[in-house]
Amino acid sequence: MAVVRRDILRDDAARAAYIHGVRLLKHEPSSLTTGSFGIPGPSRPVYTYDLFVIWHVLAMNTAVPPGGDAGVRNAAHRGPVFLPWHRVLLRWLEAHLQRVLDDPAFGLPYWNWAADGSPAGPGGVANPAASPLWRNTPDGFGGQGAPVRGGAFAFRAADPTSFRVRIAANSSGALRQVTERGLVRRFGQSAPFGSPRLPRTADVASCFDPKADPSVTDYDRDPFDVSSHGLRNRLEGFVGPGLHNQVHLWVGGDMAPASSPNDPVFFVHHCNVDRIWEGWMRRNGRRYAPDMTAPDSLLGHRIDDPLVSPFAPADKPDTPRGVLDSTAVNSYDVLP
Ligand SMILES: [Cu+2]
Repeated sequence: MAVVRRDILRDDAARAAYIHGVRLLKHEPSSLTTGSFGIPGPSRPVYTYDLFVIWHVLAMNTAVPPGGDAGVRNAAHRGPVFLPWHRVLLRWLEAHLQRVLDDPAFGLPYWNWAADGSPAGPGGVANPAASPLWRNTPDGFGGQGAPVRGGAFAFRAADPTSFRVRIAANSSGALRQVTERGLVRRFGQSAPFGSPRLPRTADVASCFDPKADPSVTDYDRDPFDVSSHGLRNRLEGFVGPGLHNQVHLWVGGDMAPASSPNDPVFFVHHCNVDRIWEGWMRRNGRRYAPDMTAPDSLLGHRIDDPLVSPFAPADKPDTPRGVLDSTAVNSYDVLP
């Protein structure tokens, strides 16, 4: 039975279960240590939640092609694999949440940020900081702060069970250990990009409107990087209204660098990105590019290339093709 992924702004039970599961994974030691990943400093256990942080940073530091510039294209971003790679990440997180919650029916909720980014009515002004997502109650995400001091992920110096950032990426992207630090969010302040706003409903609709951009009926196009036209790059946000990127920038703080999975809002953000991709595939077919005739310089981004992961068995790797149709595993209550 496919689990159903629901709107975290409308479903209190899904939000509460997600928060509870994240806290369990945040305190569950994995079999790996910081030493296993060559992270400097004393070797400490890596908790299951933090494996996702490390996995994301390592993929973002892996240039494609090898020896190239990870800022041009890397193993998870700035190229066609962006959407399937993050779909795989979400699937593994969802599976671990189902396990620790002992609930095989649990579906990862999504954050429909365009609802929070859109004005409530004609002539109105959006007020995303007032979204119920950020409530300071034990079943809310807390708002902004350095560190965040309210909600389920608040930092309390005297309480070692309160939420801690343990692994981060420094400015060069290298992994490092941090101790005794809480989560940081700075809404709408990410300089030097001016004052970023959350995307609006009309921005999401542009992914499905060939009149706005005829290329959106294609999944991705040559040169398969940040200059490409097509659905992938419009949704990733390097062309068009800046969709996915804009959400990272608006939340700011720990959502900005390569270690952005440190903020639990990362996964509900990406679940919404995945939902928009699913809405696109329902309209345009489960199409992907490039296929295996693409040159080795795109290794890791072609349809049958294995995706490097700390979770999948080596003889059964995830691939873009393997996740194009996920309807047997999960579905969305509402597609855009
Ligand atoms: Cu990412």
